[in-house]
Amino acid sequence: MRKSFGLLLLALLLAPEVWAETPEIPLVIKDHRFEPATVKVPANTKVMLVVENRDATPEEFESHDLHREKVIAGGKTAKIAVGPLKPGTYKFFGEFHEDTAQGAVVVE
Ligand SMILES: [Cu+2]
Repeated sequence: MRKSFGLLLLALLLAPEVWAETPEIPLVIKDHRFEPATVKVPANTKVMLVVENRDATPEEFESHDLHREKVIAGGKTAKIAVGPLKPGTYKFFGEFHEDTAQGAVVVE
């Protein structure tokens, strides 16, 4: 019984979907700024930006470089899939507070 349970666990751990899970990159919006302002992600890999808006006001995550645009209500979290990307710097900003909310995804 114990042995088959162990084998089941092993099978689950080795299941392709577990290994293929998209890495999540946390980002926080606070005082209309991104924290961190720069995130590093591996090249040629799909990643999930998990953007938590800790401000009371909505913000729009926008990136021309990444072709992404998403409004995140105050106190909410949004997931934004990006990549796979070639090495380089991909800028993003908060469209509602563009003067302060600036950031970049650095792919290397
Ligand atoms: Cu926009």
